[in-house]
Amino acid sequence: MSVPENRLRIAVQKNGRLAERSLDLMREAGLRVMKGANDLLYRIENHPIDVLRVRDDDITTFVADGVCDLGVIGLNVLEEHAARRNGPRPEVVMRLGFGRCALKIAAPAEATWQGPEALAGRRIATSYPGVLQSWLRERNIEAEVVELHGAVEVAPRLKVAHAICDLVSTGATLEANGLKAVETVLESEAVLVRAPGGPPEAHQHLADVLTDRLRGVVAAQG
Ligand code: PRT
Ligand code: ZN
Repeated sequence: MSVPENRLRIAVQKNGRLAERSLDLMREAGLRVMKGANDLLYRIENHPIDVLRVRDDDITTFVADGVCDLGVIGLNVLEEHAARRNGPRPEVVMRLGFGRCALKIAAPAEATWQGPEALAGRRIATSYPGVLQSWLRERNIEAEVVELHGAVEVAPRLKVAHAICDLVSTGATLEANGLKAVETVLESEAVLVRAPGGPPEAHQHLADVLTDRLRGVVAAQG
């Protein structure tokens, strides 16, 4: 697939929790989103803008490398990417007010929580090893981080780990698994990011106009 060089590119999540809200935001900013011939690329009819629809984990890479000028991503994904990869990172332009959640440490509900120091020498399961390791390092806690890519909340029951570090929104998943949140590692929501140092000259004006409109939409939503 070739992407014309003269069009501004925005990366959004293709499927998942942020996908629909990301497109709605574009529409509310006055962009006419047209489904393309393929699922990967949508075109904006009334502006020279393409919307690339990809896995959320890949959005940071596309924006960091300047393949896309802008992106919509959970702050949690951005921070994990930054913790794992050296080099330029996408810049946060603004918080978008949806996709709110928090990365939390959770432990078995029946145990009394003695504070973060109690994690020393313990195993913690997470899909966010980079963010968790920095949080532990800042507190001089040496714990074993076990990386899992799904069903993190069952790790304590399976004796894979003593505690977990996972995203929480309502708390229902923790409760259903006999866990309770004990520490907050990162508060997160969807953010608009841009390529390091901003978009290239040719895209600057359009990126600024769009950013101003998005700021208006987000402010109006309070
Ligand atoms: O396919 P792709 O890789 O693009 O998507 P994904 O499966 O990696 O991500 P997706 O769609 O699940 O989530 C996208 C983003 O939504 C996340 O990166 C967060 O920024 C944001 N978000 C907001 C959440 C939640 N709320 C959330 N509750 N992401 C995940 N969860 C999960 C959490 O991991 C846990 O399993 O929901 C469960 C907990 O929810 P509660 O309500 O029971 O607390
Ligand atoms: Zn993902």
